[in-house]
Amino acid sequence: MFDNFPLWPQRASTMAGNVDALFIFLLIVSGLMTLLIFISVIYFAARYRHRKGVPAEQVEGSIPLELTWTIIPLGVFMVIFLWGAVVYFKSRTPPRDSTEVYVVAKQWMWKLEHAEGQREINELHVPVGRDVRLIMTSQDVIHSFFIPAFRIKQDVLPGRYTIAWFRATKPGTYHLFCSQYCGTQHSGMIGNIVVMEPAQYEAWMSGGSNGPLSATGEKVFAELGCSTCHRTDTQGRGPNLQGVFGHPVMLEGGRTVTADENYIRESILEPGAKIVQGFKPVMPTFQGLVSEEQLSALVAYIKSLSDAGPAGANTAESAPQAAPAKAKSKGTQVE
Ligand code: HEC
Ligand SMILES: [Cu+2]
Repeated sequence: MFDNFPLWPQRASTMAGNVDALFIFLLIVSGLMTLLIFISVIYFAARYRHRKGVPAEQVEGSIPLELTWTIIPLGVFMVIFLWGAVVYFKSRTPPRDSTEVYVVAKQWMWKLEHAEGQREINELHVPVGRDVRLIMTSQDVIHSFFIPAFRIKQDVLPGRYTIAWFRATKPGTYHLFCSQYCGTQHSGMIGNIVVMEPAQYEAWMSGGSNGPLSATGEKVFAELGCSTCHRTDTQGRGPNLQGVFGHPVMLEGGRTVTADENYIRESILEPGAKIVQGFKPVMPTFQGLVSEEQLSALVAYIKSLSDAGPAGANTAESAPQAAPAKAKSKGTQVE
């Protein structure tokens, strides 16, 4: 309905309609309330004005009146609250089996890496009609990942992952903005989201990749010596990482946490924060030793150990890609 209305950005994701409907509802409710108040003020000012010989009327309290203007607004606010909650949870909950893209923000650019291995800068290619989950972090200050046409905006913070998702509905090129003031060239921290037809996208994907991110992660895992403690049997000094991701982990002290991206990240950078039950706190910290890109790769690799399917598949794929992937990861490493 408002597709060509100049005040609205284009609508190109499954969430856009939901967000707009709620927004338009809020506009209408606020507009009606404003009108009602203005008209009442003018009407009452005229109707009950002071006239010669007629003293101004005093209105005493009225229970029915009090109830009316308590219950009706309560109803309106409950509608806003429930509707808002539904849209919020929908936009916060990535569907299962989304394709994943790791995003690293820095002053002043976006680095994006597909789980399949494609790397991009300030540009993200995605297929139409597929759920895309973004696992985002920042190398320096707070940024925010904002795609107006998709109606998504999520702060990107240093030191942790934040998650966003979308499903594009229309092929085209859409703006990506950073919407947190992040320094001198904040306004230049922009990019494009290129939504393609699936066939076109497959063609794009088949051009130049470093092999899956999980395979890069497997190499990093070996290079950093993780594999000396984390072995695929039970003989290592650290836990076997097969099947850890996405599942509950028992910690020393009896607490249980679910192993998500942030848990893996913390396990690598701050191993002492949560100790797995039955193990000694002997894992050294890798803070300052791994770049954000290497961390993304490690997370993708550990995640792949929990995916259905033979774990060996990754190893087989990664072997011929070893050389170029290594060169690439060195090239983009920062500090
Ligand atoms: C010196 C041996 C050692 C090395 C090297 C090591 N770890 Fe660990 N790791 C451990 C131990 C022991 C634990 C369990 C105790 C704890 O939670 O700190 C652990 C826990 C973990 C966990 C949590 C596992 C779970 O079951 O919840 C992850 C993830 C992890 N390590 C990843 C890594 C990665 C990635 C590297 C390489 C960058 C690495 N580790 C290097 C010994 C090691
Ligand atoms: Cu920014």
